[in-house]
Amino acid sequence: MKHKTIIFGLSVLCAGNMYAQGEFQIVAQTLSDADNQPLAVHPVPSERQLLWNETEFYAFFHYGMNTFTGKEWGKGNEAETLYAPTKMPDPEQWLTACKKAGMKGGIAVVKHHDGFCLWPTSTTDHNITRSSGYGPQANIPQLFAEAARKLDMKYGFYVSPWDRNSAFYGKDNYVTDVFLKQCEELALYGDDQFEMWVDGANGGDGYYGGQNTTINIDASYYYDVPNLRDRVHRICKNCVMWGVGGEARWIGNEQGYAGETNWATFNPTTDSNAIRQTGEEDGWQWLPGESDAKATSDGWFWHAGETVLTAERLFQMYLETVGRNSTLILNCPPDKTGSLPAAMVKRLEELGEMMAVRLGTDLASAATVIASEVRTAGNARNYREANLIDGDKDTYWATKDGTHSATITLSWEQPQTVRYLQMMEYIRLGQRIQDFKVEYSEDGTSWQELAKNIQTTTVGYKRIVPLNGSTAASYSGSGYRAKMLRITILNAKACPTLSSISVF
Ligand code: FUL
Repeated sequence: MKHKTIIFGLSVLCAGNMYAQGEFQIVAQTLSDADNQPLAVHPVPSERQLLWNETEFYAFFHYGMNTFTGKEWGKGNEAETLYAPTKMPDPEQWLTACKKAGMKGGIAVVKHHDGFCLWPTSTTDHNITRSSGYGPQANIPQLFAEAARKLDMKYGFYVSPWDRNSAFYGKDNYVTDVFLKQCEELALYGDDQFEMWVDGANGGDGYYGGQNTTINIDASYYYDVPNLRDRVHRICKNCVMWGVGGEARWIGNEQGYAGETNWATFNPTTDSNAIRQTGEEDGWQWLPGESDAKATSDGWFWHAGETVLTAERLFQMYLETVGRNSTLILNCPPDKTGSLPAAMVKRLEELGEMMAVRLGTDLASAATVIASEVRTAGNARNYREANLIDGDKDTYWATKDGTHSATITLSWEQPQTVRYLQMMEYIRLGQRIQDFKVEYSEDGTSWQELAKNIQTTTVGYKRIVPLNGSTAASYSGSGYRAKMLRITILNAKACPTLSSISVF
């Protein structure tokens, strides 16, 4: 008798519409080889979105014409020769410094709104070949991609759709003959890119090739986004098209925080920065948040007088973004020499040391972990508590269907000093947890709830709870002496899953 295959995965039905995000994960069960996996709660991430999420914390490098003119938004009429690096630009130095801070990749701005391209593009003369100093020798996307591969960092590019230099901007041929071609040229610098930043900014009067006018477009159709995505994905399969590209959302602010409650699900037509911070529990699209923030005091570009924020402040941003189911793209701008200033390098090193001290030693791996319930194993998969601390992102703990609340208790032979709890959902099956609480016990008998002042609601890809309830002073005080730590999942959209628990 032939065994019947049951395919679960309603989202395949939506795969043909304009918001299709690539292949959806389908949980397939066969009667002969049942893994007993929980059914997915849709929407679920595409493979490229899953990979993108794993990059977690990465750098933004705003560098270009504005570095030399002192502006933040150039008009596009700047002479190419003004771009004049005083030394050979050194992306390897940028990425090395960021790697020390715990970052896993970086996005280089290679064309900002002024339209000046940091590579020898065929689409416009307004590019480095006509620049001065070390400019003409430094093909930034090429150097950046090479450095990233050498350092085993993920990489991608910011390419501004808004182009105040182009006389074609606002017309159809700007999109077909300039913008889409530029994105394709950049894609060809490496098929291993993880993200392309397609900024939505558009406004202000400008040069626009001499017209000196204001040109407003409707980004929802002008940039031919489905075509843009396809053309980049044909070359770079795993490149998430950010922002206008429709595969990851702006978190709604540039201060380095996401909502304590933060869903990766969203309704793409929602136009509210407050809701961008929290996502939407009933959102129909998987559109995870990315938080862009500056590591410096003033501009996105490095200007005279720029100072670097403290490591403590940057760590707080990390907790409030990566620790709240968002990624963090932290801007570390090179100066006119084409390298990161010494103050920036030093601060990134301090941040890396701080991360290692605070989040470097996982106490959960030495704990005994017991859950109130464990889902029945299938042939090739089990859902045991051990999966929570095995360091394998592809294994997970789950309960039976119909269960929406559960406890997981970690215990140690001797009380441990604990300050942070980190959890990760197995998001391949969708984001499910809606409400949880954390308690600790010093003697193994009496319990006290922690972090009561913060919303312990969503988990998602990653959630880090500062147990004293403060992201600003998460490491102050003596921590908590815990013989036991108990997580109670109070509610979930469907049976909860967790792929990892860490305690620091
Ligand atoms: C914005 C731009 O207008 C800023 O100049 C900067 O590049 C920021 C990251 O995105 O939309």
